[in-house]
Amino acid sequence: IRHLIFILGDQLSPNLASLRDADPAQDVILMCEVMAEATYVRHHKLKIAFIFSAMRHFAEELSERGFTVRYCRLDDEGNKGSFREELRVAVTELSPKRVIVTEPGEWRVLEDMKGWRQLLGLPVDIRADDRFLCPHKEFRDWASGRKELTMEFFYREMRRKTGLLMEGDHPAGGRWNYDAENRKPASPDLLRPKHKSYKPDALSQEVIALVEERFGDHIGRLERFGFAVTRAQAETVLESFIRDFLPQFGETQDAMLVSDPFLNHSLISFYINIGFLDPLAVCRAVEEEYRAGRAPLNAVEGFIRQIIGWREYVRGVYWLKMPGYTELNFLEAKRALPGFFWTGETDMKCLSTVIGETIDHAYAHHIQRLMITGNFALLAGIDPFQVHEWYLEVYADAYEWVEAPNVIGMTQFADGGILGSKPYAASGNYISKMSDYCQHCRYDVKKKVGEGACPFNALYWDFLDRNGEKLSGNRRLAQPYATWRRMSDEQRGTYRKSAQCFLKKLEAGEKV
Ligand code: FAD
Ligand code: DLZ
Ligand code: SF4
Repeated sequence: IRHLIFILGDQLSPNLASLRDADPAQDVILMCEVMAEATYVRHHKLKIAFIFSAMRHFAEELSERGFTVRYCRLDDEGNKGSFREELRVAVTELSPKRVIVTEPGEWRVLEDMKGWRQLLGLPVDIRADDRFLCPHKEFRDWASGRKELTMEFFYREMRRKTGLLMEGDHPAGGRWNYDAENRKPASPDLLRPKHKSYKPDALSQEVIALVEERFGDHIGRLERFGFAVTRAQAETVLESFIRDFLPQFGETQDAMLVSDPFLNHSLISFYINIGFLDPLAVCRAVEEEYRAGRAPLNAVEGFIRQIIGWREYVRGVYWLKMPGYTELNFLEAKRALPGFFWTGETDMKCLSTVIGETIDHAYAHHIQRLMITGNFALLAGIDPFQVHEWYLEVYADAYEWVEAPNVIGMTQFADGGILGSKPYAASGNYISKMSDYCQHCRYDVKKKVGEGACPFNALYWDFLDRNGEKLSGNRRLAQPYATWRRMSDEQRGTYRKSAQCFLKKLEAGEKV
């Protein structure tokens, strides 16, 4: 054969760089389910089942297009357990002239890949992944010489580059960013349409049984498996988002409700990240809704910014700063991740809700990840590497290139401000404003200290106090530090004591 084309689990795009010149008559495609990828962190059961099922469906599609696909199932006898070993066996058996791959999303896999030429004694072409809008060099050029890597400025470059929501040289509507209109709370709405989900077909059922058998002790439940597992299904998810949820996407973007895990979010990160949906095509379809007058600008702009702004930007930061980025710990936080992150068993209703939904769906929306679990870990001084591994394990859309900058940078401020100019720290007041969690909680969000007080309140001030040396010079924290300094010694003392008391219980593994 001519080429052996190796496709990874998050490269399920027919227009992938390594497939573009593929010839069914001369080339063979290799895909493999391997233990090393399923266990380098202990992924959520739903995440493994989703990826394996999507891979199997994609392999079927390629076969239908006439390709020869060598597909290694996890339970095949003699499965070698890792990318390099499966590849080595395939090369020995098929004797290709060349191996073709698309660069992987994670640094650790690229490092491995760089050794494949020597391992195999064959040329290995590693092609750039042009499913992203911003190539590595373009991001490096944009970043070089800048003191601060401000996302907003990067985003404007991407708007100009793609022409999305542009009127000539100007942003549609006259402003680049409509976030100020996107910070409203929400009320329960029984009439809100249901998000599209799919009953597992035969292939998915097989995979679900396999995952239960092999990964039974990983976090998560498989009962609610409802993912799209083909490109066509993912397209339908996108269409139903555009029709049913996009117009309200903006106004409820930051809202949280006990009885509504998905609100008006799109639930498409799984499919973009795995390759079923093309980010630019998604944005063009969403822009069209604005142009046709079917969705307001604040919703459309907010959505497009997440994809051509944040998504591209975090990938840029990841490749700029790796290796080493995941080990950063600017605030020197050392506490172990509390056990309730694995069970949801805590009296704090905000955390029990978000973690419970995470266990059920391998999903939480952005503001839950940022302001509930992320905020809590930040305030409680949890070791950021443990927080990073938790997020990488529990979300079905998590790959290190997108997860690590969001966790290490955005939520834990462990990169000292490469990604965000201040830590996203907030007390119970923010959570109470943006959600209905506090109405269902045993703790009192209005109570600042002592028995029954919302733990986020004392933790917030203790966090600022504890990290004063590193953070009090931050311009964007000037106001809270001024408030802290204006308090009496006694008041500050009670906050410290209350926080210490809570953290002691946490460390002792007592129910909090
Ligand atoms: P929507 O709210 O509908 O947003 C639309 C799309 O915008 C998403 O599908 C996603 O592609 C993109 N997007 C939005 N915010 C971000 C962001 N901050 N970074 C990158 N893309 C973004 N996203 C992941 O895809 N994988 C992760 O592992 C991941 N980990 C996160 C960890 C933390 C601590 C935080 C704060 C955010 C994380 N995000 C991650 C970003 C965001 O939370 C998810 O993309 C989003 O919740 C996915 O749900 P959705 O498709 O319904 O998103
Ligand atoms: C996440 C994941 C899992 C759980 N399993 C596999 C697998 O068995 N085979 C595979 O090709 N890819 C898998 N993946 C996705 C890879 O981890 C991902 O391609 C790399 O991390 C690079 O982003
Ligand atoms: Fe969370 Fe505090 Fe509100 Fe309870 S009172 S839900 S702990 S913010």
